[in-house]
Amino acid sequence: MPLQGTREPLAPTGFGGDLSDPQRNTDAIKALGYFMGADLIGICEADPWMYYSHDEQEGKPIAAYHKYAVVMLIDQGFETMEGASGDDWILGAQSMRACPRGALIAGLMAARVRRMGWSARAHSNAHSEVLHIPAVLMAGLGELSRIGELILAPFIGPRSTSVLFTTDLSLVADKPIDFGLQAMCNMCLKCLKCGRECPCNASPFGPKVMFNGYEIWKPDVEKCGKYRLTNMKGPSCGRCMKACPYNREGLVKSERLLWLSIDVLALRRQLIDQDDRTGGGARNPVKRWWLDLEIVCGVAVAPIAGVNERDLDLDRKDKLVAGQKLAFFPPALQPAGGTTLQTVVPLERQARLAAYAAAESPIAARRRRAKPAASPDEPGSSE
Ligand code: B12
Ligand code: SF4
Ligand code: SF4
Repeated sequence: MPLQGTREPLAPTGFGGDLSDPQRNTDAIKALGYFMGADLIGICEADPWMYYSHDEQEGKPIAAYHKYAVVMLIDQGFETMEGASGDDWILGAQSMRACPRGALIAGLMAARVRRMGWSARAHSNAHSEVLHIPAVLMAGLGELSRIGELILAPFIGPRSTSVLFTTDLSLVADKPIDFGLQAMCNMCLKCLKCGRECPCNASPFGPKVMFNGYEIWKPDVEKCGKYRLTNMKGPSCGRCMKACPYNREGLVKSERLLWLSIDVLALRRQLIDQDDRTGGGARNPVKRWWLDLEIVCGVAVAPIAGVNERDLDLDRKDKLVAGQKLAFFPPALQPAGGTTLQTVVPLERQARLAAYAAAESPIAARRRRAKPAASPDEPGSSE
């Protein structure tokens, strides 16, 4: 069966009217997305490097097929966030409520665009041929955070699930934004709360590093993945999201500080301090409305291993900053393209620890790129 994204556009149904004006198309698409319940929408060019190189089911190469990505963030909401520790049982419902909502919105919007005669394909959590992080970033929905592989949005913080659809319909791309987040997560302001509260020490305390040609606070995804998969006191983990000061419900004071922290650089430190002082990121028992239950042999029982009952660990940072060992997985150490979900790949942690330790700093990378390339005849040139 041909892929939705690669088949010929259907004949226009006549619903679309004139679709030659990219700005008008963009306004209409965004209006439709907001009407359907997306919380933030941006558009970027779906550059070929954003597509996965191979499909995970059959290992077949993927050739980039659409020019634009309509990128949406779905707020996971405070209803599950406030009373939770971030790695207790409600977490499953937290993201698994947002993922299908996003998939429905992107799926219906892509179907609508196809009915108007243009090729379009939704990329949700169930299946995606596009990497979401660079698309969310380039669509201007947020900044890369210290959490690492998470784009934090100014209005809904880290509390989001992303979804997108790619299309050939002519659109106008947005631009990446800077609302001061990187300064907040940066070493000089030392927020570090996501790292401090991570149960397995996977979120980086150190500076950004170069990874596959871009700069990022790279988390140890092996530690994070193992913790999430083997957590017996919850279905997974999202505690870094829960801990972040940008994830606070409408207390007038927090909201004001949040806005001020965007406008006034000097106030960012205050946002961090006030968040710890007021117990930001701890569980709010008043907001805990669910029962923690596990199904054992078809019967719902109190969870056998228990529940992660965590609050803030204010001293933990000092214990962890010095000795944090992280591994990372640059493409050279990732499985070769063509492997599938069924392929078993040994992890070789030592090589990955060494790769992180040897990572180039963004400053060194910038200096290296600024240097004029040595001519081939010059002594010391390598080629
Ligand atoms: C697999 C996966 C994970 C795995 C492993 C990731 C890995 N690197 O191997 C693990 C378990 C670690 C994980 C954890 C989490 N994840 Co995750 N994850 C994914 C998933 C499904 C696929 C990513 C992937 O293929 N990675 C494998 C390769 C490509 O990794 P990589 O080369 O190291 O590249 C990573 C980054 O460097 C970045 N990236 C790639 N290219 C480029 C280029 C540029 C320029 C930049 C800046 C970044 C960038 O994207 C990759 C993300 O893993 C995506 C959805 C998607 N389709 O993108 C969600 C996704 C990235 N995860 C997400 C989230 C929220 C989380 C968690 C908070 C858990 C949670 N409760 O949901 C944690 C955060 C951990 C952390 N500290 O960052 C969200 C982020 C949403 C957002 N607003 O940004 C996504 C988009 C899911 C979604 N639809 O909402 N995740
Ligand atoms: S999802 Fe949990 S384990 Fe992974 S980095 Fe965040 S806090 Fe740590
Ligand atoms: S917890 Fe602090 S350091 Fe981590 S992402 Fe949020 S603001 Fe940045």
